Amino acid sequence: MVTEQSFIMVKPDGVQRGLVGDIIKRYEQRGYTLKGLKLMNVDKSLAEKHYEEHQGKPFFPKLVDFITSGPVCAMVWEGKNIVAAGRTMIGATNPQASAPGTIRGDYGIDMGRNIIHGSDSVESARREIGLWFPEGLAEWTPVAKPWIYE
Ligand code: YYY
Ligand code: MG
Repeated sequence: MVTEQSFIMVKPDGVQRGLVGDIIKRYEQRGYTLKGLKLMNVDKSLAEKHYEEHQGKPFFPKLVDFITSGPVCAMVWEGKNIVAAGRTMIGATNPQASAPGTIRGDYGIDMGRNIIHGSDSVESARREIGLWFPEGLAEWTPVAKPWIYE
């Protein structure tokens, strides 16, 4: 089995609106493994590095202001196909285009308040995990694994 890891972050709007528990519950109950978790304030330099692919775009300054406006809940989740499946659970970038049942489709309206970030490829996940969790991740083997994977 190819096990992937994804960087998933509840943005300041999701933290302020009390959605952290629901979001963790969705990934946990689906069967993914929590490998890292912290609530933290984000400085400008980390926000700019995280979103470096968007530097120069019109929404970039607003995005950096938003991500640094309050604590975020940074997480690493692990499991089979977590990068793509994690994005499917999140929904489209614009919450108004996100299907009901997705996180953005259930809780969001505006693009600049879309609640959650999820890595868009295995390569970005590797980069983002290194950036947000330089201290490393927890090592453990969940006992439920044989009841999740065949
Ligand atoms: O990966 P994802 O978060 O779905 O979207 P990205 O295209 O990477 O954009 C990052 C972030 O920037 C997005 O979650 C909201 C914001 N944003 C925006 O405010 N306006 C846009 N036109 C595009 C993106
Ligand atoms: Mg993105």
